[in-house]
Amino acid sequence: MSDSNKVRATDAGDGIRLITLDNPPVNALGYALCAELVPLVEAAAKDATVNTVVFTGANGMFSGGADVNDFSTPPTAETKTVRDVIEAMERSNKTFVAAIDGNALGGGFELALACDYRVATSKSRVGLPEIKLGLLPGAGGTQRLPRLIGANDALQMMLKGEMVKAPDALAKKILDEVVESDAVAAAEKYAGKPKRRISAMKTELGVANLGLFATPFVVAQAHMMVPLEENGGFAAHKLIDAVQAAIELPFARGWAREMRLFMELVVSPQSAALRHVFFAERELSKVPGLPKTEPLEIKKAAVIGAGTMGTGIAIVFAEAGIPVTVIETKDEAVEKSREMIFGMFKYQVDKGRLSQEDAWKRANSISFETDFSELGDVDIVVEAVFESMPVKKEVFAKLDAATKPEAILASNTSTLDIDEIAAATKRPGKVLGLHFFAPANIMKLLEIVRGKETSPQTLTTGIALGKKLRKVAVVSGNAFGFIGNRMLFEYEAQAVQLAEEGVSPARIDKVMKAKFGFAMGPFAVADLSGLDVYNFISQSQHGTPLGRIPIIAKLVEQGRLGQKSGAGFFKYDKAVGKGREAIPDPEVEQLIAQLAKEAGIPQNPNVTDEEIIARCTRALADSGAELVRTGVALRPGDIDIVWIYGYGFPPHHGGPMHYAKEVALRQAQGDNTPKTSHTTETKELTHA
Ligand code: T1G
Repeated sequence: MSDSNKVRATDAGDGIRLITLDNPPVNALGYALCAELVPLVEAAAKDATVNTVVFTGANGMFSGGADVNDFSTPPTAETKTVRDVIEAMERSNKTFVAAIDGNALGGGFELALACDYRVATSKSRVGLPEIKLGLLPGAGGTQRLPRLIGANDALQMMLKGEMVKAPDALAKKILDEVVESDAVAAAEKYAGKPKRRISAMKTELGVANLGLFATPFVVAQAHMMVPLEENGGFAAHKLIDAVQAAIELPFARGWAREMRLFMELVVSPQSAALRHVFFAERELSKVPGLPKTEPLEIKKAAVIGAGTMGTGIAIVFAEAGIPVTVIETKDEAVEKSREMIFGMFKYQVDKGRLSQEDAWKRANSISFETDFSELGDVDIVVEAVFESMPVKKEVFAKLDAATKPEAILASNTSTLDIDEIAAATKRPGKVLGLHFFAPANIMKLLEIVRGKETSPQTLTTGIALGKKLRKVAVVSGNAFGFIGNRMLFEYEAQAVQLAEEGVSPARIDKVMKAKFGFAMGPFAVADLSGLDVYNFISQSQHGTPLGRIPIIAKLVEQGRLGQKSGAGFFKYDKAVGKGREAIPDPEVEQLIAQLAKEAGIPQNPNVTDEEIIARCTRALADSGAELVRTGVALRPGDIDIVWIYGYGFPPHHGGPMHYAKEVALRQAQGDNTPKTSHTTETKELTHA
């Protein structure tokens, strides 16, 4: 039968036509593949010797969905997409069966939903993750899944964009059968079975029947549950509209309505931003010029220091199945660390995320010792002691003597010079920074800091370890503050400048959080990190931007260290939000005003919200651009990932560098209305 480089059709006997998707790495259903697939489906439909078509995928995957790269080029009338494949299936009276072995996601899962039967191996997963790309399933998923499992469950699954394991999908009646192996053989047993089109079914609401008010109530509830359109909820609201069509309209009209809603989303800035994030994250491990080398195998690890960070890092290793020894001399620190470990694993068991046995195994893979002599067989050590160069150099000299020559020695320092630390050892090629973000066992971001002597194998091992630890690992050059904190200082400095011009910290935080979408405002972040930390850094590193913030030194002098001391830029009251809620403090505002007056800073309290956003985001973009220019960051996309995963930058804006580019583009197109929202005119769809 037909053979091409992306899909092939073979005859399996007994009237079965087997169509195999073979487009590595994820059998993406790109325009080119769909152009080959449509004629294959039509040929099978016309072939009187065929009664059943079985779809399957090569490369250990059914399909990762449509090719996300395609969305930057709008389809033409000739373009063939997954929708065209599915329409060809709908026109045929043959029986279609999906044989899933691996992931069936997005358009791949929608292809399976257009089949009459679905069989999968137990390791497979299905899902419609389009929402994570600022899209909605655009090949019938919003119309078929509600008909298959009810509107409510379908909407939840699509809003979360979650992957559902095969056994759970079977329980939800998404799959007809789960087998241990050979999905194709199992699928072939459905040959000749009667057609069972989901498009011919009716959508049940799937909630307690509220009678006449059911649909409007369910839909209204859903719209209230998701973020505002301008705060990253654009796709979610359109998805709800699509599911409403699945409830209220005949399939053909719902199918057309879905397409219109998809087309609104695919051209939206929010989707462009999220698709940028998708690819930027997959670029991280590609280090230009890094010679290909095998990473060192990490079978055993050690952490120096059982403080909050050290304990969190030990938990990360344990969760990745790597036994870890924690070196700590203070008994009370060991006790506190053990409590934190026990508490964390118990929480996972209580949440049903871990079995009691697994939790026990992992907690016990963390051991405590007081002496470096116990480190003779570890493959990597992560130092997490006090942020002081003399202390770190002493630790690294001891590690150099106590560990095997091939062991990698990493520092968790957040700002200190990796080259200076490496110079304290005879193995600078084995030294790098592994900067975890607090809390280390929760935050996904990891900065891998390469010193000038860090060897290719050491860096390659760091990148591989980041993946194994399930971190989003970004390679950084060895410069003050690396990537994230370097930019944070500029961002904070800009926020304080606005405060010195008479804009209250509370308003600045509100604009950057509620209007722009940050997880926290700049002043709340400073209070959380600790103003003493900022002050220590600004005093110890000459010429850092923090030197420009006298208010921080003043607040520290007054003992206002931030959340941990009950007062910083804001006040904190244990009775309010468990002492974590920022309460505006007129005393601080007066102090800022007084310092600004003494410095002769012109007041500009009526600056617009848009100007606040522009100045704060520009401070980030300018400092990010400098990091790329000087080679500290490899790519602007890397910086975007750092800020989304490490500092709560809103993903629907794509990160500081993507956002700045988008703003510049808009301004170049003469659109100077500073927009924080991305809603296009939501044209009322008069007809589907
Ligand atoms: N399109 C294009 N490239 C893709 C891709 C996709 N859908 N999925 C993966 N890649 C590339 C990825 O960039 C990387 O490239 C390589 O494959 C390996 O990816 C019409 C509109 C499938 C679970 O959102 O979740 O269908 O770096 O490192 O860890 O309604 O990839 O090697 O050059 O992630 O094994 C919906 C996205 C699309 C799924 C595999 N589908 N992909 O994970 O490999 S829109 C998705 C994933 C759509 C329809 C709608 C994961 C994976 P490179 P990887 P992995």
